[in-house]
Amino acid sequence: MGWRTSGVIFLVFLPSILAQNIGSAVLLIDSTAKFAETDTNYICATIDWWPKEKCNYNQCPWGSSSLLNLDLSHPFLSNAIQAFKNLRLRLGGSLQDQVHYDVGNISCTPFVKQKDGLFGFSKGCLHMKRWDELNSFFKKTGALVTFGVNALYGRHKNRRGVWQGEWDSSNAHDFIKYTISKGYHIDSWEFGNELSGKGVGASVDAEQYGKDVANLNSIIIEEYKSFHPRPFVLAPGGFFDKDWYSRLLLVSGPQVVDVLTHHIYNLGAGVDHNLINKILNPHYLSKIEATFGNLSRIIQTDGPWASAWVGEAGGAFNNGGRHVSDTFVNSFWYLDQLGLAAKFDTKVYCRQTLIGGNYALLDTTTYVPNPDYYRQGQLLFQKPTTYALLWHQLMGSGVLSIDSNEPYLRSYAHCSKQKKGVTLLLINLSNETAFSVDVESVTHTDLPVEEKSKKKSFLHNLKKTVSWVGSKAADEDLFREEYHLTPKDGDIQSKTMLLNGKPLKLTDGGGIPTLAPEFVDLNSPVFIDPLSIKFIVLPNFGAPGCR
Ligand SMILES: *[C@@H]1O[C@H](CO)[C@@H](O)[C@H](O)[C@H]1NC(C)=O
Ligand SMILES: *[C@@H]1O[C@H](CO)[C@@H](O)[C@H](O)[C@H]1NC(C)=O
Ligand SMILES: *[C@@H]1O[C@H](CO)[C@@H](O)[C@H](O)[C@H]1NC(C)=O
Ligand SMILES: CC(=O)N[C@H]1CO[C@H](CO)[C@@H](O)[C@@H]1O
Repeated sequence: MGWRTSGVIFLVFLPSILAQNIGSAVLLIDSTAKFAETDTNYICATIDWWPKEKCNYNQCPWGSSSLLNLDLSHPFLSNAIQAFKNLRLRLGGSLQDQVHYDVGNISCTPFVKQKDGLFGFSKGCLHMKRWDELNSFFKKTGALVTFGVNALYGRHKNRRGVWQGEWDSSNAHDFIKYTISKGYHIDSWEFGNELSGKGVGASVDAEQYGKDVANLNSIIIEEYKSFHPRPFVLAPGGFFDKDWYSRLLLVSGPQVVDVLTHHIYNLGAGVDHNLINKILNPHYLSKIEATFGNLSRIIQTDGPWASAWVGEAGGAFNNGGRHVSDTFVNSFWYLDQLGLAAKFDTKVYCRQTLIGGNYALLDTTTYVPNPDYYRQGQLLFQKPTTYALLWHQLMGSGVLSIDSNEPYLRSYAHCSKQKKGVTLLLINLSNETAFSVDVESVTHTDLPVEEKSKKKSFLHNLKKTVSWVGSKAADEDLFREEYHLTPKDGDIQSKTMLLNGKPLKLTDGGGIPTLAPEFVDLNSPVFIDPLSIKFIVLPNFGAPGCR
């Protein structure tokens, strides 16, 4: 049975969108080969160092969410991490380059506000007692930890904010030795935070940085010599700058930097009144592709041994936007970022933050999940033993190329995770048009070579496409799974999100709720309402590239 036949059922199944415009969109998925691939644990969130005195725009949204004072015994916190089987956590942020580790003979005093300090703070201290507590928490919750090392230690600042001199590795080295001696598992060590290019608060020349990261790499090789595999070395955890990043790879040399990490705050300042307009503008959202594209080109030419991670992305900088970054509307940005980054072969995407600031996945005061949390996290009810993520569970690591004729309908396709077929993520940015979506599978050979790059002409090739609906479907494959996400009362700035029409909230025991799909007749047309998001699992979508 093909699409045309099912078009007959169109009017019968028309949902509650009659009052709106209905556009028709065509999605062409090239299922011949994977276009890119993510790590199995693609989803990552950050925990920062900011003390509660970190304020911007007369708001102080950090509370006790720092690595140094976060309440690790809060049940919502462990539940939220455990619900992602192996959530990646990246520990770092602006103050990381001022943290001393209280091991060995060094001065170690807590962060205090200091006018002439970097980012307005003095140097700070991580006591090993706290490090012990953090590690027992990570072990209990199954987190995969990336730790951001202080890369300014031993340097001095010149008048123009450039930090000079060699990195003094002694304190980090002692800290790594301590960590290994305690048996703490660190997935990866990252060198520095936002010191690349012109830097944010401070910068370091790429030449010097390259030598220093090579030094860190030697320490990792030496200390982890009996470990297989040993932790990855990540750098520089800053904003992408073509020449600086390229220089870093060339100076540090082959197999030193395993992962190039970069940060994304493409929405501008948290106080910007235009945040929502930017988030809902597909042309604005796409601008960041230039960064992803340039980064992958640099890896190809200057460091083919390395891969790319987004090490920190909060959308809007300086704590995120209040009533934006913590509400439904932010997910148009967030899910689009997850989709886009994956297409550019990004292996891991770290969201700023798990907790802390306006952009937190969990409310900083109550630890209750904000809407963005659920978009990626879920407990799959069919498999009670598998705690998983919506993205992590549904979207496999294989990324397929997908083309849409409708700019306001953003679409991403991945091989389904742990089952056959393909899973789509559809994001409707239009505030007035619902889309009826025709999903077609094409193969490389369907399109003449010269037409592959010409999007405009792709509709003409529709006749050559193959239908995705299998003719001999097994009974259990007669349905597709749909997860439709909408805001409560149609208010895109609501903190409550509906899944298939029902509000998502913690269970009475503080557990993450079951996120159940709606099973929809495979032959009924795909719809998506304005300003809403859908994950769709298509069991029968023939995708040779996914095998
Ligand atoms: C510790 O450091 C101080 C000052 O840096 C030094 O005077 C002292 O001798 C050191 N102690 C040890 C045991 O190394
Ligand atoms: C990407 O590279 C092009 C070509 O070198 C350059 O013009 C552009 O500014 C770069 N963009 C970014 C965001 O790096
Ligand atoms: C949709 O957005 C446009 C531009 O922001 C606005 O003019 C229009 O009134 C909105 N339509 C609806 C139905 O909200
Ligand atoms: C085709 C379509 O629906 N276009 C609309 C998408 O949404 C934006 C604003 O949300 C409108 O300006 C477009 O006209």
